[in-house]
Amino acid sequence: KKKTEILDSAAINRALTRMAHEILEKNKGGEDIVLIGVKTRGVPIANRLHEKIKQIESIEVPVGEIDITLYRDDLEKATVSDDPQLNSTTIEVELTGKKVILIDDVLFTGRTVRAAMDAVMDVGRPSHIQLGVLVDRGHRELPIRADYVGKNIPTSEKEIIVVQLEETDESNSVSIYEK
Ligand code: 3GP
Ligand code: 5GP
Ligand code: MG
Repeated sequence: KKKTEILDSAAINRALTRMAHEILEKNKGGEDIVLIGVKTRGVPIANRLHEKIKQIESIEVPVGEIDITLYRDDLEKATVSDDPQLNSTTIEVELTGKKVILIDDVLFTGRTVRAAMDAVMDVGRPSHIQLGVLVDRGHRELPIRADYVGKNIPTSEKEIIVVQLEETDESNSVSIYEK
C-alpha cells in the first residue's frame, strides 16, 4: 500500500562506503577479514563492500555466501517458533583465525544471524564474528546487534522494509511499506 523511499541509489552507495571505512578502521585494515553474504541480498552487499575495500586499501578480502531459509511460507507472521535453517554454504576460504563479517540486507529478530553464526562455526573457528547490515529495522528477539549499520529504520510490526539492489532487482532503493 503506502510506500516511502528511505534510501536511493546514491544514499545506499554512501552508506556502503562509510561501512567499508568502518570495517577497515575497526579491524585496523583488511588483513584476515572474510566477508560472508547471507543470501539473497546480503551477497551483492558483501560484493559491493569487497569492491569498496579494494578501492580504499587495494586489498581483496575473500567473499563467501551462506543460504539461511525459514521453514515457513508466510512473511506475515514475523515471529514464529520455527527457527531459520541453513540451506547451503559456499565458503571456500579457511575461516579459522579469521575475522568473519556476516553481511545481510535487513536485521530483524536476529534469528537468521544466529543460524548463520552456527553455520560459520561448523566450518571453522574464526577469531571474531562481526555483523554488517544495510538496514536494522529493530524488533530483536535475541541478544544480537550489528557492528556496521547502513541505516537504522525503526519499524512497527506492520511495516516491512523493501530492499532493491540492481544485482537482483532492477534498481537500487530501500523503502518502507505498510502491510
Ligand atoms: P532476501 O533473500 O534478499 O533476504 O525472505 C525472502 C525475501 O523476502 C527476503 O529477501 C527479504 O528481503 C524479504 N522479506 C521481506 N520481509 C521479510 C520478513 O519479514 N522476513 C523475511 N525472512 N524476509 C522478508
Ligand atoms: P531475522 O532473522 O533477523 O528476523 O530477519 C532477517 C532476515 O529476514 C534477513 O535475511 C532479511 O532479509 C529478512 N527480513 C526480515 N525482515 C525484513 C524486512 O522487513 N524486509 C526485508 N527486505 N527483509 C527482511
Ligand atoms: Mg535476507
